Amino acid sequence: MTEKDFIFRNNSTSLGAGKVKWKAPSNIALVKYWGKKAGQIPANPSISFTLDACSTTTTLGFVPRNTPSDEFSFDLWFEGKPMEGFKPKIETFFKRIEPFLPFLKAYHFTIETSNSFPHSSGIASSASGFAALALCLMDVEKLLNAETTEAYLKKKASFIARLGSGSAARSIEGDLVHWGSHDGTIGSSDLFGIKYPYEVHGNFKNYHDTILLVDKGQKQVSSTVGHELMHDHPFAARRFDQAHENLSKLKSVFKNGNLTEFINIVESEALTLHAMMMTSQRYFILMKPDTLEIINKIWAFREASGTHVCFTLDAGANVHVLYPEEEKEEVYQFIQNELVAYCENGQYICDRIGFGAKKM
Ligand code: 2P0
Repeated sequence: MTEKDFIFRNNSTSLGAGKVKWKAPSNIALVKYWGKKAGQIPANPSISFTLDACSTTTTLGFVPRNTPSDEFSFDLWFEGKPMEGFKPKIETFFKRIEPFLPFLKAYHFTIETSNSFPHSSGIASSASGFAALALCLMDVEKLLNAETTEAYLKKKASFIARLGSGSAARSIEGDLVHWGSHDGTIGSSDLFGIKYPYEVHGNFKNYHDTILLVDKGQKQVSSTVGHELMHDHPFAARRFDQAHENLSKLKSVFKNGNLTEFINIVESEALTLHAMMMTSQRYFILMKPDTLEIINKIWAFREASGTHVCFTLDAGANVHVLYPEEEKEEVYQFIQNELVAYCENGQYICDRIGFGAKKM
């Protein structure tokens, strides 16, 4: 599919005022997206576990406007309060998506959004946030064009969400989502995320992700800046190739259920992401001392217990502790006993693999 396939054409139906509501999950990348080209095209493909508990719920109200206008018209509410600060981001998003949703200026929108996870927890809400808004907008498209299928709605929602935030393309479906062209993955595209199309071993069903909130402060470097640092990065070309290789290796791992190999790829991806930031100009260390303490504790416990607990990281200090359903009691006990002490105010979130966005 090309961009042209996502241009909305049938605008014959007129629509009165209404409201739609969607809940979209967050996701955690196993192979990381870090670096992009113009038009929100990823420099390398990525794959993620869709999460379950961490989500954004958005209600989109729409009212037809009486007079045509060159401006977008919308109000934004975050957790029950007006959110002026976030409006420029939405304005930019609307500009980017208008070629594909040409009805945007014909309505006044009221966007009401809330997150399931605590505000400023260091968990990025851009993935679930843009995914929920994209799904609401696609629901409006569906009301305007009754021929819109469920499959097209989801695919275009991922395409639209990507234009808000790259990782949001992976927050529509579950439970494993691949985004970005990759020779070994049939149907993969830079334009939207797809449900992972191959066999997945039972070991990966109901995988757990306990998110340890090590540093809830403002991010030191925004993702947008982080992605830019991959331009002219001395190791960029090799890193992008490595992501392709890791996705090919993961394909075998997902099939045969080899957790040792899974851990090897996932932890290496996390550390490579951080290594990229440590070796860029400017350079950043996004881990905190407690991030390293946790990683060392995980390694020691894994060695001693023979379990398959491992970690991954986002572009920040929080640690995602990943473990299979079969080992949940033992690993959860370990987290309680040894890791929670490193969390800011003892805060952590118990999440697990989820099955994608839901219409409310
Ligand atoms: C990922 N991250 O694959 C990587 C790993 C963070 C670390 O995608 O500029 O918010 O909005 O496209 O998607 C975070 O970056 O960046 C991200 P934009 P995004 O999940």
